[in-house]
Amino acid sequence: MSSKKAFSRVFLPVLSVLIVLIFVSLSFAAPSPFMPSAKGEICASDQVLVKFKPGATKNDIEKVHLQNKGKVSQIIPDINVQVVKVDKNKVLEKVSAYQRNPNVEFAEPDYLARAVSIPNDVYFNLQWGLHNTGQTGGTPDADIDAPEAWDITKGSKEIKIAVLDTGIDQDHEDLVSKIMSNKNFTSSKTVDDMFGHGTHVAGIAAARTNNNKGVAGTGYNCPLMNIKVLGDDGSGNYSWVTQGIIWSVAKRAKVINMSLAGDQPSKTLEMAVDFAWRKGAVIVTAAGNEGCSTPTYPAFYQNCIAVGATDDNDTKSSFSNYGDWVDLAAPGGEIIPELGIFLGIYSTTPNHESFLNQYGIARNYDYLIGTSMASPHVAGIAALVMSKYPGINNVKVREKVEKGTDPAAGFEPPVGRANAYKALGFD
Ligand SMILES: [Ca+2]
Ligand SMILES: [Ca+2]
Ligand SMILES: [Ca+2]
Repeated sequence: MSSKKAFSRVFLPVLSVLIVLIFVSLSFAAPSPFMPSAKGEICASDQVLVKFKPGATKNDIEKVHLQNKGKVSQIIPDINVQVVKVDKNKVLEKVSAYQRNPNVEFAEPDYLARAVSIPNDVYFNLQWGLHNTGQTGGTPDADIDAPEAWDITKGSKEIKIAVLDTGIDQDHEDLVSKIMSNKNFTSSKTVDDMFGHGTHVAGIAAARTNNNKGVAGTGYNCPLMNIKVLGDDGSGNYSWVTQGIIWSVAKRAKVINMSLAGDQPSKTLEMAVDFAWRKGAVIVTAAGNEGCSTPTYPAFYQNCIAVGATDDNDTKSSFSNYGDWVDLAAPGGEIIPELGIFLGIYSTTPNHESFLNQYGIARNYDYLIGTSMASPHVAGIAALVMSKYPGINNVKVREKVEKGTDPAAGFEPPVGRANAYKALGFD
């Protein structure tokens, strides 16, 4: 027994190089611009687009419109497509009717194009957990629907996400402007991330987004608080974690992410969690990577949202813990060495030398796998919900986050996979 009651390391620092190789050979399919609107409509309800054949006379055209009770509201110049008002909710019927007329070249619904917030971050195409187009060979849309959520809110600067971890890189190009405060409760002499885990978690929660650099963060504009509670070897005392929770609350963090887990229960830790909850914080925790149902702490506590991990097919990651204490799941990747499966979550890593480099994890950006990566997706979603509904209480936020899910396979009992768009109240 070590003198420290240490948290176990909850990352899987394995074969990142292989994972990178798997990814670079895959192409990225651009998303379709035609998506359902927030209300689920895909086209205007009383309007169709009609183009007549070059030989059609004015008389022919008037006759077709008369037959279909269509009123031309506009003719689009240069391409001569007519915008035609029709009876409400008869669009498909009218499209077919126009199409049957020999003078019509084509008729189609007036589809709705939505500004889906695909950010310009250069590695966004690697972030299948946010927007899965099948780029990893998985199931398209096995993701948290981040772009759809960002159409509704890009996050408020008032909603701070506290990252209780190994520190956050102090000068990373994709994080530095997001770090609102730094606090070190460990025995390390620096608040910087010398290990490499906290920087990765922070990027998933809220890397600077749409800045033409690096990755996108789930919480988009939401700021980060760097609260170092795990030391430079990736483990930390419960007392450090507890102080980190209490300090987060004092500094008005709205969301507390803890991608860490210990195997021992603790009254101190539970009291801190309960205190943070009473003060209105949403507390998001990794369920742990043992692939079993044995509780981990603080995830097991009532007032923590315990997050398991899924892969790019919305199936439980083999390593993910499960059980009636696990509340939902989020993308965390998969690793099955004997099958050659290494599916990671791409995010920020320290731009300086860190502990994880010895496991092949690169500087600046790389893949990591684990429920540690799942948890900050949910923390980012909770921050988006709080941004969209100012003043909402944590009970409601938790309800939206936990109910706004899609089905995931392989959890017993079943849990859903987080969906940012649904959590915001749209489905
Ligand atoms: Ca999606
Ligand atoms: Ca970025
Ligand atoms: Ca640095």
